[in-house]
Amino acid sequence: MSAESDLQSFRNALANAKSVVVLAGAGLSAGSGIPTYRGQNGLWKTQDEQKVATPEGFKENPSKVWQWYHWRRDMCLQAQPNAAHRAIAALAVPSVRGRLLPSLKSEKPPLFVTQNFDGLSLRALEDLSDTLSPAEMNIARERLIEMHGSAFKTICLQCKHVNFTYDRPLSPALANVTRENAGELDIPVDQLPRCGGPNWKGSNRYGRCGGLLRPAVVWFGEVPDGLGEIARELNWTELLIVVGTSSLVYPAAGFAKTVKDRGGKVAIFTLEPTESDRNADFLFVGPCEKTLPNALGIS
Ligand code: BV8
Ligand code: ZN
Repeated sequence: MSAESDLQSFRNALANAKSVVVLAGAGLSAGSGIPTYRGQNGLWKTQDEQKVATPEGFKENPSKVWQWYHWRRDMCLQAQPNAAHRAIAALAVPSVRGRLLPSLKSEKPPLFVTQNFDGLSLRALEDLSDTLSPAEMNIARERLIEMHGSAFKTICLQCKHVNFTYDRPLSPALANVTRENAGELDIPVDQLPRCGGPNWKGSNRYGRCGGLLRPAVVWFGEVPDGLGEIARELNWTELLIVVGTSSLVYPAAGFAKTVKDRGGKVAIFTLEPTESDRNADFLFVGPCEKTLPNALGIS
């Protein structure tokens, strides 16, 4: 396999694929200004993931964990989807699929699994609301799996209510948390996000029970979302397109091997190829916000 794949062989593979799955990691959103985890200014360089990205860490210090997520959630809110998000979202448009993926067996868009919880892939889809019918939008949303959760969802520890909101701040005390002061502010647990919001008046109704909320993000040691659906699709997909991931976090890191072992093909879009990338069938090195739209022929 050459260091760089030629476009035509990749486009032929797209044209012949009866089923395609897209898998993304933090590199997909790097072009939108969202820091990755393991790059030179990666998040895990300055933060101990065991302290802020595990259930144990949250139990030990929910205030620190909430501060860690709230500034990242703010950053995601201020960010915009980039050309790579838009290129993947465009696969939800039937005419684009007809042109690029004429051999697809399914009427639906390719399953798109993102490890990112920044919500940018969902927003890129929602930006197509004047192109997709409501039914097409619903199907497209179903075909997007945020396997490590979403910064815009919370779960109540007491009544388990899952809430989706772009509102900010999630509690008044978190309003001034920044990347610089996150974890340093003395915010007591009773001023962290609560079920029923900051104006909770003491009811104990589902979704308004006053319980402590947690970010609906999949932490280390927790089971990612959508694994059943993902396993079913990987069982027969012919082409897995992997965008912007260091392939170090499982089970996502094992998806390419699952597809290869079954005779499927793997295309990788990354900035710095690792050893595991070398055995990809197609390899595109560079910023995916440029390489992916170009390879798909979607401007
Ligand atoms: C689970 C939310 C059980 C939190 C995240 C030992 C061996 C194997 C596995 C394990 C082990 N010990 C423990 C485990 C399991 C563990 C794991 O894999 N640990 C690793 C570190 C060894 N996994 C888990 O705990 C998972 N759960 O295993 O449960 C189970 C499983 C199945 C069935 C039953 C039970 C849960 C993992 C989820 C953890 N949560 N995030 C938070 O972020 O705050 S993980 C976090 O890492 C993000 O979700 C992120 O997406 C993910 C992977 O990182 P990447 O996305 O790849 O980001 P990274 O910075 O590493 O790389 C960026 C890449 O992009 C680079 O390659 C770079 O070159 C490239 N790039 C940069 N810019 C660009 C670009 N590419 C293109 N264009 C650009 N512009
Ligand atoms: Zn509740």
